Formats: sequence, structure tokens, C-alpha cells
Amino acid sequence: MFLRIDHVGIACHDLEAKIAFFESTFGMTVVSREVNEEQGVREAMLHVADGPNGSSYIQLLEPLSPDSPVGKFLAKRGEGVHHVAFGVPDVAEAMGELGGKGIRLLDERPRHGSMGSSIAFLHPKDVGGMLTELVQAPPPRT
Ligand code: CMX
Ligand code: CO
Repeated sequence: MFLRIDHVGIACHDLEAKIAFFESTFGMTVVSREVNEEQGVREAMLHVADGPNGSSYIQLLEPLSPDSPVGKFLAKRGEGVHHVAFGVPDVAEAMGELGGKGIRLLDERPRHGSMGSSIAFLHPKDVGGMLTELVQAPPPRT
């Protein structure tokens, strides 16, 4: 069902400080910075590696407000791993398949994700405590 681990999302208080840490410690490079109002985050994608089924990233997330999903997570648990995102060929199809298995979908339809992707979230309580994101890469530019 999954092509790769697309990214691991890390919740943090200070995006710029965390970017500097990942760059200087691991030699990673920021490939995208975005504000996603719908998800309530300011975020950066840092490239980890390329594989036969696409690339993988670390996604650093700073909340836009305390009552956003990441803001609430930080208040409750502090900084750390927030979610794991798997690459899928077709996010709507994966949602249908997983919804049919009784996994709660947090999105009724795919939403806008990083770098032009389409995303959807699965409830952490139905995935062993792991907030899970499905990611469909954008079609290649011609
Ligand atoms: N990982 C694991 N468990 C989590 C979690 C997370 N990231 N966030 C919340 N939970 C758990 C809580 O600990 C809580 O468990 P208990 O009931 O045992 O205390 C339970 O889920 C409910 O959490 P809550 O604090 O009451 O928060 P909400 O139910 O209001 O929201 C969730 C939780 C997952 C539904 C919400 O965060 C959500 O819809 N997330 C998807 C969107 C998102 O996170 N976007 C930001 C990332 C954007 C991107 O990747 O591009
Ligand atoms: Co993500």
C-alpha cells in the first residue's frame, strides 16, 4: 500500500532554531518553507534521501496558534515526533481502503500538503498511538 516513508513531522516552538540545528547537526538542506493556514502551521521540509519510489524528508512544524493541532500537541507533550507520513500512489483510494477497514479518517477529502502534495490524516488512536498522514506527490511538471 505504501511507497515509502515520505516524512516524519516534528513539532517545535522555534522553527528557525530547529532548522539551524538539523542543518548543522545532520547536514540536511531545507527544500521548502510554507505557511499552511488550513493546518495551522509554519513548516519546513528538510531533504533526507532519494529512493526508487521518491524522496524522504523531515518536516519541522511550528504552530500558528496555541489552539491548532500542533499547538495543542506542544502544550500537552512538548517538542518531538508529531506524525509519520507514508507516500501512497492515490490518496483518495488509500482513504477509501483504510476507512473500509474501520480506521477513522480525520479528513473527509484530501487536503493541500507540502510542496503541492495531497494529504489526509488517520486518527492516532486507531494506529497504535501514531498520528498517520497519507501523502500523494503532485504530478510531475511537464
Ligand atoms: N500523535 C499521537 N497521539 C496524539 C497526537 C499525535 N500527534 N495528537 C493527539 N493525540 C492523542 C492525544 O494524546 C489524545 O489522547 P488521550 O485522549 O489519551 O489524551 C487524543 O489523541 C486526542 O487528542 P487531543 O489533544 O484531544 O486533540 P484533538 O482530538 O483535538 O486532536 C487530532 C487530535 C489528531 C485529531 C488532531 O491533532 C488532528 O486532526 N491532526 C491532523 C492535522 C494535523 O496534525 N496537522 C498538522 C500537520 C500538517 C502537515 O503535516 O502538513
Ligand atoms: Co506532515
